[in-house]
Amino acid sequence: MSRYAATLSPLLGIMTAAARKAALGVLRDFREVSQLQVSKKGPADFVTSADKRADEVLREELSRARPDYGFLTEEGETIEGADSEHCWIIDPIDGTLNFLHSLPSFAISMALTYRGDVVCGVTYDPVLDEIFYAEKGKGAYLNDKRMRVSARVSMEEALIAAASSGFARPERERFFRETEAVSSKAAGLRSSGCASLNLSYVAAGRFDGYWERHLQAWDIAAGIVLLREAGGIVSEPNGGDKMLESGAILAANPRLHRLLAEVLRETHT
Ligand code: 2AM
Ligand code: CA
Repeated sequence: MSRYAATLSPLLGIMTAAARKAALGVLRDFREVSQLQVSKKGPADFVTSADKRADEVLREELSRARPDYGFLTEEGETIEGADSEHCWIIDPIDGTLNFLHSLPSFAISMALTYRGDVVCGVTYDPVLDEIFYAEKGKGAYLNDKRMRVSARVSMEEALIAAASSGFARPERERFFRETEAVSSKAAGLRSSGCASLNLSYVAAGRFDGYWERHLQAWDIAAGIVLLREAGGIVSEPNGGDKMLESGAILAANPRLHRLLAEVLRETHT
């Protein structure tokens, strides 16, 4: 039986195949990282090269299939393609800090934009072998099953994914204020420590909402189309739609999106 939905489009076929190919090396490197925790030098340099290796595999696979498309990736330089309307946005290992500490919560994440709009997204967790994928207008899937955002409608029962790197970022006071406000109302706060997985989990109905600021386009691009196609709402926390530019995101099922936006807004008054 196919591991995918019956009608995997050519573009998603290319992206999911590239993700699986890169994952072979990433998983091998992940096993190596756990050996390096006890070494004096630590695994930092090794992880940097693991990231680069995965980036190369993804670029190679994607550019072979679509030679004219441009690239925006975390590891390599930005490339303007001959086709200036299409651009791949890639994070070869999202959740690098988890990876570095041998925590099995990281993903290979990639998206395709057309005239700046995200049209395809794939986030692959190679440890659990969970692949989240969506194409604009064609629904969102987890492995071979259609996925939907949760139906929870109250903050009291909501499990919310929070930013996990707020301490190292600018505006940490706002981070603490927002986290305090949301945690006092929600059933619980969690974070996978991996933005692309947090978004995928909202799309799959595991988390009911997620907000974070100071991210990069490659952390969230795939999640934007996954969320929309799973029936969720994704915006900036203030309701704007420039998530790729600002790196600030609020993603949730439609009802929780309204409630979370309200809680966040109240912390600013
Ligand atoms: P990364 O692992 O590829 O760096 C952690 O909260 C999430 O935020 C991860 O997905 C991480 O991606 C992302 N992130 C983006 N910018 C970051 C930064 N400057 N510091 C830490 N995490 C960052
Ligand atoms: Ca990332």
